[in-house]
Amino acid sequence: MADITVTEHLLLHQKRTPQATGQFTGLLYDLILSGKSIARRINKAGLLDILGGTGEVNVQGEDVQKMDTIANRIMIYRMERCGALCAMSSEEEADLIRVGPEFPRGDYILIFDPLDGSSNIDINVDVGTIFSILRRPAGEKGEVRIEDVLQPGYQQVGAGYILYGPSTMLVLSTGQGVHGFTLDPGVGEFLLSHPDMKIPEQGYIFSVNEGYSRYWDDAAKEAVNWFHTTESFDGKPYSARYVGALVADFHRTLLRGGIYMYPAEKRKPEGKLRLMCEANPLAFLAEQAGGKASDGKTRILDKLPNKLHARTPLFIGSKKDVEAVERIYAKYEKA
Ligand code: AHM
Ligand code: MG
Repeated sequence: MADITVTEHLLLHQKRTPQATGQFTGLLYDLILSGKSIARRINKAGLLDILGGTGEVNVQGEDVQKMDTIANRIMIYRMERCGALCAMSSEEEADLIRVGPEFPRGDYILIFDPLDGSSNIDINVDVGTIFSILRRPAGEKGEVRIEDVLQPGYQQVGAGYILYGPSTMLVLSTGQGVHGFTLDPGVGEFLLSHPDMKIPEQGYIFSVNEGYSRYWDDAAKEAVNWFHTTESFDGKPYSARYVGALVADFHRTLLRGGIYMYPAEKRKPEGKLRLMCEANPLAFLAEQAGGKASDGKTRILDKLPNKLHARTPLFIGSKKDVEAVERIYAKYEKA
């Protein structure tokens, strides 16, 4: 197979209209560049004294890892200058970041988790950058309002992640399927390695932090128990896997099928994961790959965020596996 770079792939697949300004392609180009810069830092993290925490706590109340801060700064610096954005929201920043008048501005809004699973950095295990791209509502001009950003996930125009694993991979959808690209460090380019990715209809792996089962309600307990007690499509029991980095657990789910679950807890009634920067982009990819994403009752992409850092329970992966969970939640709804 001839090597197809991500830029070539985008140029071939972007719908071309006379109104197209190239903003979107430019946005993706700078996102990819940010990802490459972060990957470079991560590769050398053990040598650069950037492991460990900063001693600060972020807006989510979690310890800020040094590499989190570096990834966040790289993303903001590069993306602010890309010319395609009017605003950004980062998991690490409490407020909306409006692109100032000193920079060229565009019509897009970028929501991102600069380094998902960052507690894995110190143990040299996979982490990633997750991103969601929205378009500013038509006709809106001037200062971006928070209401312009709080859009349901089905309005995303693009979403993806860059996984910093044994190799660095970009997984991307602009609404025409999901495509995976692997970074060739020798040439510094992402090359198409996984065209048109599809999640198997049913998997054989479930992924959840069972250490917290005491905090779950009965529906969540029964849903997880379903995977303990039901045979997978091959007549064997489901296997358990949990990296503890959503982006890595999702990547496995996309390739192998199965389900990733982060249910609501009594101590976290909205769940832990962020709707806009984690659940929505991965739900967009899951659906584009033929899978499903739900909070147990509602399709993730239909949820209207009530604030930038809104959280949601998440069940994501193979269609049949997510539907099994939804059937259990529906039973408890009726009761
Ligand atoms: P983070 O964005 O601060 O890294 O938090 C989100 C992470 C997910 O990547 C992961 O799936 C989950 O938190 C793990 O949480 P827990 O340790 O509660 O199982
Ligand atoms: Mg995260």
